[in-house]
Amino acid sequence: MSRESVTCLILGGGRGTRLFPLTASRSKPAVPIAGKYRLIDIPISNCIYSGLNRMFVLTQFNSLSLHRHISNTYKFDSFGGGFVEILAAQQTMENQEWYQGTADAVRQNLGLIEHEPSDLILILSGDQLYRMDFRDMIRLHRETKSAATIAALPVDEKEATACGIMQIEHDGQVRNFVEKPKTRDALEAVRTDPDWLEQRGIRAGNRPYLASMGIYLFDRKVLVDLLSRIEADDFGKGVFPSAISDPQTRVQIYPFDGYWEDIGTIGAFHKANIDLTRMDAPFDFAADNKTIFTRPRYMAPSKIAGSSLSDCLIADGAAIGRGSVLERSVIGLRSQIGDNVTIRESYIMGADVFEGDRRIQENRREGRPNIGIGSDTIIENAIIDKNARIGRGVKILNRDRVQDSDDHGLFVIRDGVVVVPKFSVIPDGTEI
Ligand code: ADQ
Ligand code: ADP
Repeated sequence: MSRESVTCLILGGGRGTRLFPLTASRSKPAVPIAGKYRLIDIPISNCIYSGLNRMFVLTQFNSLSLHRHISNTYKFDSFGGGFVEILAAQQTMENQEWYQGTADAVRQNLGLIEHEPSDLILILSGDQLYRMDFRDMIRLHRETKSAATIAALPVDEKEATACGIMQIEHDGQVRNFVEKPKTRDALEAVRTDPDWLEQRGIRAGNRPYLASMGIYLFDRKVLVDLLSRIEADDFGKGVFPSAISDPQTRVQIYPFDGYWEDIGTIGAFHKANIDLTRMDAPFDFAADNKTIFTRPRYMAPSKIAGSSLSDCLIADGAAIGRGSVLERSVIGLRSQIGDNVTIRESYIMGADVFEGDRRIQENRREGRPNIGIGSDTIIENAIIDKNARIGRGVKILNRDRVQDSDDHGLFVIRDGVVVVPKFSVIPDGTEI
């Protein structure tokens, strides 16, 4: 398969931005994950390991951190023709509107897609944690002479209500596509015979529904034609249901049964990060020597004075004081953590800069906490975004078990997780 034969479009998030406030000042693909990566590193690494190197990232706005990350990380040699380019909604000449949905995001770039040298277009989500060799999917797509192929994962009833569910013919051709079926009847109508899955080596168990993973492979010409004809703004809600009603358009599934998580909400994002701290984590950033790529940095090793750490990921450039207890937590780049701090089930994203002695003296004079986590602080079930200044003796515990709340100024609560936005200052002794 020649490299030019596939162009990848990575969908970098809509306006509804479920990861707010992590996306308040950066676009979704730039959200830091696992202490040292960005969300965008996952799909880009999957593409590179699949031998694909023509990539566009479709995003609402081209934030400084996304641009910096991509331009400093993904450099291809000048002979291979590879690139990662950002296509921001507000920057297109024809249309000043934001992308209205997944299909609209692609449609707004149709002029560019029409002139791509590739015969196939691979559309990926920017907020999923998984590994996939897309070459297998491409092979199946070609073998079955399909117009479009959708990666499909067996899921249980609860997950099924949050996904596009497909019903298939015996040969894997999609007969019916229902976006997020909510009622019992709707679910019943799209069940897949477990034998079909078992015959393909997939243990269906209590997962009788085939969910679209939001990973689509299209013949380029079919995609251009569909998006010109069908007005829908989303693939799941409009384009697929309409496409499959045309017998000329063969839509196929590509069955997949590995680890795959949609991490597009604060709750799922927090859980995925905490799950990564386990030795037997279901996703390994270095599995099979296929390490997930990210920006190379020249940073000193982390220093730990004398603390107890269990099930933690510690990124470079961190410093942790004495007597602290860190459990099931991710400690990001350049995190500065004081003495007698307790951190449980939390993601501390770290900092963009080290504050030098002069800054630290200035902080003291002005009564401002340093960037990082002050001594004697307790943090549980939280996400502390970059460059936050958490004072001494702070308690972030969400004792009242609030699920969702916005009216606090210093922080928000989403899915029961306290999120302290980038650059926030939480004064000494604050209790949350
Ligand atoms: P959702 O995840 O609900 O369902 P959606 O919100 O449309 O779908 O997002 C899909 C991907 O596209 C995400 O990565 C999102 O960030 C990105 N995206 C959304 N709107 C965008 C926009 N306007 N511009 C750029 N990017 C945008 C979808 C499918 C389901 C399927 C699940 C699997 O609709 O059928 O089961 O994905 O997660
Ligand atoms: P990361 O190191 O987590 O990838 P960034 O890409 O945001 O973070 O920043 C990397 C580097 O860019 C930092 O080491 C810092 O030197 C510099 N930097 C970060 N934020 C700013 C800023 N607002 N202005 C100037 N330089 C910055």
